[in-house]
Amino acid sequence: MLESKISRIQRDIETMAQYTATPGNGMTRLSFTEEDRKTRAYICSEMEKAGLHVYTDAAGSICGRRDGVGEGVPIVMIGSHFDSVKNGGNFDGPAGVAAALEVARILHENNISTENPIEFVAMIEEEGTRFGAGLYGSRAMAGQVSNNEIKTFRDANGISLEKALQDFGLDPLKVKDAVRNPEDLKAFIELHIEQGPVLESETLDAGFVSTIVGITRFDIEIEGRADHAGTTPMHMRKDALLASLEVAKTVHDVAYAKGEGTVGTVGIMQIYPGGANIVPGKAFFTVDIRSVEQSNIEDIVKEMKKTLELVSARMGVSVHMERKISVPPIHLDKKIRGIFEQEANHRGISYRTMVSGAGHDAMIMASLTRVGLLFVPSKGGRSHCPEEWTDYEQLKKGVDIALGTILKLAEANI
Ligand code: HGY
Ligand code: MN
Ligand code: MN
Repeated sequence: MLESKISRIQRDIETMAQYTATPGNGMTRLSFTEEDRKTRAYICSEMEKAGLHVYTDAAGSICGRRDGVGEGVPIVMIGSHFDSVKNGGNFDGPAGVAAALEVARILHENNISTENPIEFVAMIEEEGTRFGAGLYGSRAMAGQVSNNEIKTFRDANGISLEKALQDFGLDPLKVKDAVRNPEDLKAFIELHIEQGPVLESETLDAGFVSTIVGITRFDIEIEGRADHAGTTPMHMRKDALLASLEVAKTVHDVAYAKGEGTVGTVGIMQIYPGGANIVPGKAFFTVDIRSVEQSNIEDIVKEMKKTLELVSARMGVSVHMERKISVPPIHLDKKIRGIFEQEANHRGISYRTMVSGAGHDAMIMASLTRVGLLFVPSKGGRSHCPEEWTDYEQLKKGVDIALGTILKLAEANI
């Protein structure tokens, strides 16, 4: 029975872990930066060594193609992302990229031929850390990246996605060429770290995802009035921070009351001009709402908008909100999950079915083809922090399941 080599998986993770903008303080690898470029070079060279035809798609994701023997048959795809959050960990995304690289190596060195061609992909801007939306590489494949996003979404330095693409040597006008035809795809599978405590707490090796939560994300700006903190009476203030905190409290309270794994988070809060003796004149913050029930998300958005209207009227502040992304809950392919289970049983790997509270490129690829998402355990359930860790023995088990699943999916009669 074919299986992955732990030393190569570890080398992949440790090599990619070097390319961070915050060495010693976790992984910060933003899209279309020097850290991206160095990681890209490593991934491409490993893909070439595995005998793949390597290309960068029009949106900037890396694709390595391995031809099959069948004529005009659809592609089986495996991959994940290689960008990161700020000060994150070394496994969120790269675990799935390493899985793809290792599967490619094994097929190559064992000279395995498959009916279907296989594409090994490393997607970019999944986190949205630089441009705010996220799931960009997969959304480009699904034709869900608009010209407006390319032109108007900007990073913290005001650089537009359009400019960043140009500076990186990509043509923003060509991003639409990254679109895939659903007929050309047979399946997409992604290995990812769980980023939560379930598998570790139940001492299980793997999780096979049934549903990925829906995600709706906003950027909100509240404009009040900067004033002297000492001489401006409380009833005369247009305190942008105070207004923002009321909105954040609504998001928290309504999400909390919903239960069912529903969550609401204000992850970024910036106030301007930002002085101990200045009433905040302006506040910028993000709102991230998730649930397995779309109606829960919609209820939270409705209550949030009500609070925004109330504070605007009561405090005389102005509000600007921009929805960055909205993806409904996605139920993944039962047949692929069944193949995961067969492979796990065959290899004596313990597993369970579970929901994903994190978003993944898999949720977008589900609009194009059948999708499977498999998790490996996260130590202490931690992720999006430097402490993020998965034991290599556990990661190897996930890669072995992915290997067996790819071989099955790339057979003619599946
Ligand atoms: O935000 C998420 O759930 C993922 O890490 N992009
Ligand atoms: Mn992440
Ligand atoms: Mn991820």
